[in-house]
Amino acid sequence: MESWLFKTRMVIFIILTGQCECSVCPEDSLLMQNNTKNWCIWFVNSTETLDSIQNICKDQGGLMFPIENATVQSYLENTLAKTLIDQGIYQIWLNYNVTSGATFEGVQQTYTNFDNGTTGECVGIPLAPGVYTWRKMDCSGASKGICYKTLDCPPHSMFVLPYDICFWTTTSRKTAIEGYNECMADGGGLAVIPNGVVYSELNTTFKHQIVTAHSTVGNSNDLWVGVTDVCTENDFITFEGGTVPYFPWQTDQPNDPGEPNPQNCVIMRIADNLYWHDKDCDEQRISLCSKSLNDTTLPTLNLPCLTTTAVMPTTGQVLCKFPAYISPNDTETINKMTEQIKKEMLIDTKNTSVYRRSLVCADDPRPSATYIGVTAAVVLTFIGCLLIFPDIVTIIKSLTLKLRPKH
Ligand SMILES: [Ca+2]
Ligand SMILES: [Ca+2]
Repeated sequence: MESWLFKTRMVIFIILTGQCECSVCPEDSLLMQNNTKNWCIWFVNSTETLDSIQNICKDQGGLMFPIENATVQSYLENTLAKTLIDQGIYQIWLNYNVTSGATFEGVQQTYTNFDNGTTGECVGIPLAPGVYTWRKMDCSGASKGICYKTLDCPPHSMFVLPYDICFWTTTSRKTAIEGYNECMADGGGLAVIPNGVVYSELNTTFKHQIVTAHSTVGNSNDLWVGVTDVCTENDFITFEGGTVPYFPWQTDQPNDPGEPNPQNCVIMRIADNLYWHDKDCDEQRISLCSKSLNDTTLPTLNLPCLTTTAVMPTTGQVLCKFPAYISPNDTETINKMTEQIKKEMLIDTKNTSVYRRSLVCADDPRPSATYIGVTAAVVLTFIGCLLIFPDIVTIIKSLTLKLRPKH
């Protein structure tokens, strides 16, 4: 009933707006994840030529499914095949061009798994249980297909596909703003939970993953999420400056005690079924990050009470402690700060010890210096005396004549 209502709402939305309120991945897509990627995959359950399957995948925002290595082949055999057969899909086209040895998008591939003795330019895979080798086929033949789409979230992210969102955890304990930077470095922000369904998924399907991530990095019981009232007490907003769509507060929270340790950031507490508490932003813990799959732009830290709008540091480098966060693009503030620092670091040359020493004789405690000094003084005095001796004689004579009684 709910699904029927949802579809009706979608149709009305499309008729009224001419737009599709579609999810990034078609409904009922599956997730395929490994150490390097996240794909959503879906089936084309109609018998088509290879060209036609390619076009259907493209129309739905994806590409035809390739098998690039033995791991993906194994995933097909052990996970996908049963689901495909259950849906009546017994043969699929494969995204592999026999002539070029590459996918139809031109990605070269060394892995193949051909059945000997078959001929043709295109490749299909029959899905009889236990037989999953590749079969060269005439491209004009007919098979069903699988499409895929790459989801740009870190490996092993937690996806709630119907709501176009993925979550992941950071791997070291940091302050809230440092956690935000770490999330941004991976293309997301501190987590925003869009609704109760997604919260409930985190607390059930992904609870184990969250607990495991937390238990590997120490004793904090909590993870930062992307909500703060640092600008106005009790007015909680996202770190991007937006409205918070859903608040799973723990009973009696938030309970900010005020200065000297205000609680202006928010955590989800594992021991409280991931319910939220407000906490001091400067405490250190791991973070829960999230990313909306619909967003093609990177999230931006944008709290109105900060003097600048911060832009993602591509290195994930922490620039400043929260909340005095300076954007690397804010040249005006950076220049002001540089001037201030310069002023503080500039030294008045007349106050330097070098200058002061230049004004006085240097003290030299060595005995040789003393002897040389004394000798020089004696010699200079002697020379001085030689120079003025004739004058002294003349003066004495002159005085003697003047003082002699006159007759
Ligand atoms: Ca507060
Ligand atoms: Ca609290």
